[in-house]
Amino acid sequence: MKRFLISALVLLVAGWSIAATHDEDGSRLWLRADSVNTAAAITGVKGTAMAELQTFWQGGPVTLKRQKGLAKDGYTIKSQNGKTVIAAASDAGLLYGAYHLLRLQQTGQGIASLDISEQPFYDLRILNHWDNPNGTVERGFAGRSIFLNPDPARMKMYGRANASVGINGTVLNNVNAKPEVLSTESLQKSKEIADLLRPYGIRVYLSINFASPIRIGGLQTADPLNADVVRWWKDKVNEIYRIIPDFGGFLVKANSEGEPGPQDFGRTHADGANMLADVLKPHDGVVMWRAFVYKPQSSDRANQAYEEFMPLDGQFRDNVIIQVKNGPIDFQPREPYSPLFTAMQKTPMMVEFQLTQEYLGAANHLVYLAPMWQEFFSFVKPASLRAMAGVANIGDNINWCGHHFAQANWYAFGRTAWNPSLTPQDIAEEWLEQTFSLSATATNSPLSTLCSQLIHVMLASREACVNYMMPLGLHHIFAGSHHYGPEPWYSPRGVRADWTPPYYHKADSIGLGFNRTLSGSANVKQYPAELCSLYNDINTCPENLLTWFHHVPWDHRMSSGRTFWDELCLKYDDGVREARHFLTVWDALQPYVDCQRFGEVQRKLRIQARDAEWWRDACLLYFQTFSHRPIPQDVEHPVHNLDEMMKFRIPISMYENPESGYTK
Ligand code: GCW
Repeated sequence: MKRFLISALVLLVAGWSIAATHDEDGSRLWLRADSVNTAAAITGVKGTAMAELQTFWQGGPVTLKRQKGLAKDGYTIKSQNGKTVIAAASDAGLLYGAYHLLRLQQTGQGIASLDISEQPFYDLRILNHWDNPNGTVERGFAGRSIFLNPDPARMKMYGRANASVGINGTVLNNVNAKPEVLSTESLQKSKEIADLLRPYGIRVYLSINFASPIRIGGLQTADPLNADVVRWWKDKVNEIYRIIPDFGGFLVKANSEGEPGPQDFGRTHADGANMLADVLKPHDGVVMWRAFVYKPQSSDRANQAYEEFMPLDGQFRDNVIIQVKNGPIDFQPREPYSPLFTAMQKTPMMVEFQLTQEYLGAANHLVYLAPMWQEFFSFVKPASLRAMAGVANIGDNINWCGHHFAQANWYAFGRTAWNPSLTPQDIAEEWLEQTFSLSATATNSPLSTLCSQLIHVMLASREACVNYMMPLGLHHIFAGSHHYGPEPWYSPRGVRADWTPPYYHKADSIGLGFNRTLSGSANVKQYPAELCSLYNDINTCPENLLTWFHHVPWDHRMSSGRTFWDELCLKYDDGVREARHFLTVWDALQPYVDCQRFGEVQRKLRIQARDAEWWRDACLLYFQTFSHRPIPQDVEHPVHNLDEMMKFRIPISMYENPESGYTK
C-alpha cells in the first residue's frame, strides 16, 4: 500500500512537471529568446545590431551592410544558401533589420529564402512618459518611474524592447512639466538616460513648462515675443545640445488644465510654438505642441481644441507638429476622431494615443488597444499625419506594465507606428507567440483552438470594455478622483461642470446623451460635410456614437427593433458576459502557461469580470432613476445595490493602480 502511494505521488509530480513550464515574471517582455552566445562588447547602433544577432541568432552567417538609396531607417533582408544579408542606409535600419530577423526566428517562420524590404511609415515613433521628478507617474499603473534612478540593465531592456518594435524617441517627463526639468542638474540626469538609449537608436525629448523663464530663469515674463525670453530659451537650448547633442526637442502642454502658456501673455499657441521652434531649428529639434485644451466656460468641451487651433492653421513653423489626442475629449473607451485631424490641412499633425489605460480599467483590465487605433485610422488617413505618439504604460513594476497583457499595447504601438496597415490580429498573433509561446498556427490541435480563442479575446476586449463601461456613445462617466470605476452621479458643488459626468451624459426623464447636433452644440459641423450629416441625424448616426451626438429618447427605436433603454441594458450585459468569457478562455490555457504568469493574469481577469458587473449595475441602476423603465427579462438583473455602490470609494491617487476593483 505504501509503495503504491509513493509511486502515485511520483507519477503525480512527473505529470505536473510536464504540464508546467518554469515560472516567468514578465520582465523579458516579448524578447524571451535564450542567448546562444556571448556577444563581444561593441559600441554604437550597428554594434547593438551585431550584439543582438551574436547573442540570439541561431541560423547561418549574417552580414550587415550599409547601402545608399534605401529609405531612412528602412532595410532589406535577403537570404540564400544559409547566408543572410541585412542592408540599410543607416545603422538604425540595420538594427531594425536585425530585430526583424530575430522576430522571424522567435515566431518560428521560415528563414531559408528571405526577400524582405521594409521602411517605417512615420519618421517619428515616440513614447510619452508622464513621469515626475519625484518618481511618481501620472496615470501610471505600473509602479514608479524607470527614469528616477536609471538602472543600466533595465534601461538596456527598455532600449531593446523599443528598438525591437521600431520606437525611436521617448519623452522622459510628464506634460504637466516641472520647470526644474531644465535645470543643469536635471539635464545631466537626462544625459545619462540619453547615453544609455542612444545605442538603441532612441533620441530623448523633454516636456517643458512654458513659464520656465520666470520659474527658473528669474525673468519677469515668459511672453514668447519678449527678447529676453527668446534669449533665455536660446541659451537653454544651446546648453541642452551641449549636454545631449542628439536631443530631439520639446513636448508642450500649454494653457491647458492650469499649465502656463502663451495666452497668459496675450499671445497665441502659434506665437508660443514658433518661438520654441526657432530656437530648436539650428539643432534640428522639433516642437510637439499639444492641442489638448478646454476651458470651463465653453458649452461643449468637444468643440474647443478646434475652436482654438483652426484659426491658426498654416501659421506654424515647419518644425512644429501639433499633437492631438485621437478623440476630441480625452482617451475615452470610444470617441469619434478629433475633427482637427481632417480640418487642419496646412499644419503638420501627429496623433497621441494613450497606452496607459487611464479610462480603460488601468492595469487591471485586459484591453488590447490596436483595434481602437485601427478604428481611428479608418477615419484619419495615416498619410495625413506626420508622426505617432503613445502615452507610455511603463513603470518599475517587474513586468513593466502592471498587467502582462498591457505589454501587448506597448508592442502594438511600436508596430503600428512602423506600419499602420498591420492588422490588430497580425500584431496580436506575433506578440502572443513571442510573449507566451502560444501560437494559433499549428492546425487541428486543442492548443491552437485555445490560442485562436485567446486572440479573439484580445481583439474583442476593447469593444467588451466599451460595452460594460459606456456603450452607445456614452463617455466620461468615471469616478471623479481616479477614472477607474463608475460614478455617473458624481457632481459635487464647486467642481467645474466639465469635470463631472452629468455634463456628458445629461440623463433626464426624456433620454440620455449630449446633443451635439446642429440644434445643440453644433459639434457635428466640425466634421467633413458627409460625416456632419451622418452624425447629425439620429437615424443615420452610427449607434456606437449615438449618445455622443444625440440626446436619445429612452424609447427611441434602435436598428435591432429594441428601444434605446432596452438596448443600453443589453449592451452593458453583453460586456459583462464577455468579460466572464475571457476568464473561461484563459482558465483553459493553464496547462500551457507558466504558473506565475497564469496566476497573475487570472487574478486580473477575475477583477475585470467583477468590475464589469460593477459598471453595469451602477450605470443601469442609476440611469433607471431617470428612465423609469424595467430592465428587460433577458438581461441579467443587477446583483448589487445602487446605494451601496454610491458610497463605495477606492482610496487611490492618480499615480496608483487599484489593487482590486469593486470589493463589496
Ligand atoms: O487625460 C487627462 C488626465 C491628466 C493628463 C491630461 C493630459 C497629464 O486625466 O492626468 O495630464 O489628460 O493629457 O494632459
